[in-house]
Amino acid sequence: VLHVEAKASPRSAQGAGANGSVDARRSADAQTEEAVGLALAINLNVVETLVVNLAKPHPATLIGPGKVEEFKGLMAALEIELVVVNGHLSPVQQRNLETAWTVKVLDRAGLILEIFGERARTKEGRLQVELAHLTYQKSRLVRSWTHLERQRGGLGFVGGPGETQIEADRRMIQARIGRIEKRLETVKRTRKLHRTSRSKVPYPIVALVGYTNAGKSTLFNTLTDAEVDARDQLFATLDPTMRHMKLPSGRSVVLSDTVGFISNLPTDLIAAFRATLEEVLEADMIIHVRDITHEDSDAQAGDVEQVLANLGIEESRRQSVVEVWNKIDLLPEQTRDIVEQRSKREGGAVVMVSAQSGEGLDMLRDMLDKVLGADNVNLDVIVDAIDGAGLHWLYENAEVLSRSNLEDGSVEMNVRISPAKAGVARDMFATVAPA
Ligand SMILES: Nc1nc2c(ncn2[C@@H]2O[C@H](COP(=O)(O)OP(=O)(O)O)[C@@H](O)[C@H]2O)c(=O)[nH]1
Ligand SMILES: [Mg+2]
Repeated sequence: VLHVEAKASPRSAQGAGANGSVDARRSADAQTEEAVGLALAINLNVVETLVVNLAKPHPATLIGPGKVEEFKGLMAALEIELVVVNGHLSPVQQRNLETAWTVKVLDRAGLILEIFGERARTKEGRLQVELAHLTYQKSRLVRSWTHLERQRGGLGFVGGPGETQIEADRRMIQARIGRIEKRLETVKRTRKLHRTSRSKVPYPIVALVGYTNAGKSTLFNTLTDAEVDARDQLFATLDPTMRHMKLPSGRSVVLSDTVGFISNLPTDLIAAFRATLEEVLEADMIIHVRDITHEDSDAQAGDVEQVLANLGIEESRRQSVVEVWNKIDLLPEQTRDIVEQRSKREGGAVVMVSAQSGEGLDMLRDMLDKVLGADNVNLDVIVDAIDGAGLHWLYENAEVLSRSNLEDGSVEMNVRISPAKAGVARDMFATVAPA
């Protein structure tokens, strides 16, 4: 991972973060760490990180011939296969670096597109990512075209062979963009129908959201590591970012790890990013993981809340968002006391943890139990022998605590269910009054 600290670059102030110019203020370390986190998100094995301070970008290689030469030996010695340049590369720069180092080179937007591509689950998500990919390609064609034009510089020479080819490529990409946009419209219109797919998972879904490097995946692993059972296998084959977890009450939930927010997300990628967060809409509960030691922690939290609101997480469901203030192991004792005071002022929905050391995780588990089951009720119902649909409904909408077959072939079930759904259940089934 090669972070380019381009102080003079006009691009450093670009981006979609709420902070506008965060990039300029954020330390090179923080940015490098984020880039490494992104690389890890698609399971790259990061063997080296480099920071290059750049007074001005070099047109041919961005970092200049000296640096290219300097890193050449390193690339060979470490048998590096892929270099992630945390910055923006023109196609020409990308190609020149690939040739000089005989490696594959991805720039920041390219890496993010890879991540989204791997994570997009819904049809809409996949289309959004494809669209972003095409837009990215198209913008690169435009750039390389203006680049060629500049080379030809005012010779009044129109329609060289390169230009014709690029124009043709652009038209082709534009046509594909048009087709995908149409399909997206259709998918969005029928979105409600697709939603039902989540019912394949018979437990409440708890989604982890937050910025890259906040510790979502670490938390995901520590919370679910303790128990590897048959159910994990099932989910593992479905989707490695969903795993079963049991809460202290015995309630089963499915924890879902998400892509995470990325600071200064290139504008073209915002729609694709949102589409990867679609699954959050289906979650019964959201854990907002914050790196409480991060210098931009509050601004990041603001961004997350804003996006959740824009995604249409209704006000009524906002109470099922729990904030996890992570990495408390890194706080000096005094700071920790101050942070703890703050967390108390936030009210009930904040838990301080260290996903790494495990501190605070018991409190988090208890909190999940409390929020998820706060007002659930127990219900004893009789399901007719022939009522397969009814049985199915119960497994989807309630937690089945016990089940026994009665003599006439019907089934008696004790379930835990939300008050709203208990009303529906009472209409659907015969109920047994509590003894
Ligand atoms: N000190 C400390 N580091 C943590 C903690 N949780 C995560 N990390 C580190 O923070 C980095 C990002 O964690 P990761 O789980 O990949 O974050 P994600 O991008 O939100 O999934 C990794 O280097 C983790 O080892 C924590 O509680 N304490
Ligand atoms: Mg992660």
